Amino acid sequence: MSVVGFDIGNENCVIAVVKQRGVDVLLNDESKRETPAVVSFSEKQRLVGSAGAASALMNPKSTISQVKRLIGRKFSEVDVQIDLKLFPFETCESRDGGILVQLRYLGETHLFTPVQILGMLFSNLKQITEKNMNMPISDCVIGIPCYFTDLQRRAYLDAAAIAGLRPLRLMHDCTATALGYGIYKTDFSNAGPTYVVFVDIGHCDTQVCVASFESGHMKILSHAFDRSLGGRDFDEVLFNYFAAQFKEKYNIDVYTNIKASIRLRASCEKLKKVLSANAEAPLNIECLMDEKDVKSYIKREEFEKLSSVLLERISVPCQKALADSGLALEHIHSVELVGSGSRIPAITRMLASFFKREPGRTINASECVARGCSLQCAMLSPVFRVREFEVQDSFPFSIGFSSDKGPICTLSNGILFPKGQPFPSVKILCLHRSSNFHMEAFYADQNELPKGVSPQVASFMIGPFQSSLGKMAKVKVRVQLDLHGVVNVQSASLIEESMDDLETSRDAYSTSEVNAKSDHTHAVANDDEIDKARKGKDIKRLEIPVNESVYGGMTKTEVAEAVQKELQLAEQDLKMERTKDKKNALESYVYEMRDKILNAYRNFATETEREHISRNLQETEDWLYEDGDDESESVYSEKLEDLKKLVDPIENRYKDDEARTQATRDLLKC
Ligand code: ATP
Ligand code: K
Ligand code: MG
Repeated sequence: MSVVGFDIGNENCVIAVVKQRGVDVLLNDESKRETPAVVSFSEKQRLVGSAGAASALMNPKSTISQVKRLIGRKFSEVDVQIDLKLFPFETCESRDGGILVQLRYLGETHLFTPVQILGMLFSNLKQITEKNMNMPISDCVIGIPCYFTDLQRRAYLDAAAIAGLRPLRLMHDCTATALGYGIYKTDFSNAGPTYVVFVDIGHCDTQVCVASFESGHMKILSHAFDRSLGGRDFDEVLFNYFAAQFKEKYNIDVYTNIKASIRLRASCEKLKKVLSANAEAPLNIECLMDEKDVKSYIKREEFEKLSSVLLERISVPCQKALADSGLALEHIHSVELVGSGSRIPAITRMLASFFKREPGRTINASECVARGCSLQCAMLSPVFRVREFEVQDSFPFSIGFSSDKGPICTLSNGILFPKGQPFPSVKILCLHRSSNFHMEAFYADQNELPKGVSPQVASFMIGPFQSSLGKMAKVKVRVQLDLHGVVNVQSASLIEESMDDLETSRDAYSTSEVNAKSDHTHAVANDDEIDKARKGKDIKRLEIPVNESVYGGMTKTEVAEAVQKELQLAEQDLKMERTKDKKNALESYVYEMRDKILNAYRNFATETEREHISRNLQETEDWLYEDGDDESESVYSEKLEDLKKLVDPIENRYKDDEARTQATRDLLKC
């Protein structure tokens, strides 16, 4: 069995696998360590990953990138609308307010949800992994941004299910990075914890976390983020700069032309990378628009001036993470900078001045998340042994619970899981109710959330149940913030004890908390046993049904349908691959036989036969380049069979002769 870690980025995906010797990053079909997070549909074919990226310019309106940005979001959110304006593909609003991507495929207009598109990326990564490992895989750990909402986390689980993957954990990106950093490090001081800040700047976002390391143990103290600040924003600065310049210099408006925008954006991204290593960089694009070639350049200094607002903004999440960790700058042992977006030299300078020390670059900036995830997968997998290392993550949002009777207060401010809560975590609520009731989970502090996120998380119907003893029954509800950071009600049960017990417990809430010590969540104490021991009485316990409903997201039926749809699409992909193979086979046969008929087979065919075959080979070749360029699998196979019927008799004569000669040789040898 393989233990796999996936990092799905807005730009790049990385796959890491733990092997006996250590962690390996897998190569895709193009022998690359990073796979573009792109799905592209041409009229006939779906192309994912590297192939998808290659077809982006040819099919701009049906090529989807940065789909991670759209997962679990509402079409009407202001931030979403800003993103959608940047994307060349068409979208519309779904009936439940979500996003639908609209594209042409196989002569029809198709609608896909972002979750389905993400499922396609997962399928592709799964395929790459299976090809590399030579075995089927399903268990994995997947990196997610720490700012993902409950809905987004559930959406990731759905997308994984669509691809036939079973995530053992969704893991915060920075936590994965910290795990990879700490697990094999042996030089932590014995004098107390070592505090490290991790800053991850990706294509679209920035995440910061503060971690505390002691030997064999890692604890995340805080997470902070800017959901909309990454390499992409620096590309946009360059894009706007050159777009304005070209308007003046060449009188072209690239904003009005999809292909020109795509090409200029891609060139700006390249230019940005050149500027990371050089003091200035040229920009040349042939025939950008209106048949005009454009030529320009920019100095790094100028680029930094244009990006000064973005650079400033990077310090905001750094400040927050530090404040929430409760540490002062002088307690920080080191700052580690990861994510390829951070390769801009001005970012390093800005962070150095903020943290008053040079950020470290010891970690592999593009692979660390996938590597950490694969290590976590190994730790969670029953069949794999890794070094004992405890990982304690912290949850970035406060979560409250209310019921029909009002807030369920366990802390003074009505919060059940406060911001910074170590998780996975289980809380047991003892409620007194006479009949079925509702519970609501909600984000308790809007200020902690990314802009535009609704405070609603999920609602749970507990019951029906009937108490046999009195009017009020004691109901014990186990609420969980699970390994993925998803809130759910694990179970509810009716606790029946003697009458006098009920008298003493008025309508109040008592909670006990069980934190899973390591990542093996299931090691929670049996609370019934505790109750029994405490009271020395017999307690009857009856399971009560729990019905969960989430605001948005997919139903089980929808996920099942999406699984079927993905299987159909994969089947169609295979068919296209087979067609290509058949076409290639026909083409090679034509070339091979043309050569043989003139050389090896020459003496085994009459002149008429030779001429007839040559003519047929030539006709097939011409056909392949014209009418037969885009034909079905069976047509190519039939053509090949037809040619073989002509050539086979000659080939057989040749083979018979070969065999005879060999037999004579063997006879002579004896
Ligand atoms: P996210 O984390 O937002 O989901 P991601 O993980 O795909 O996205 P990364 O692969 O970490 O993102 O980073 C991609 C970004 O890094 C892109 O914006 C890319 O242009 C930028 N980048 C890559 N190399 C360099 C470089 N040498 N100099 C500057 N920027 C670079
Ligand atoms: K990545
Ligand atoms: Mg990333």
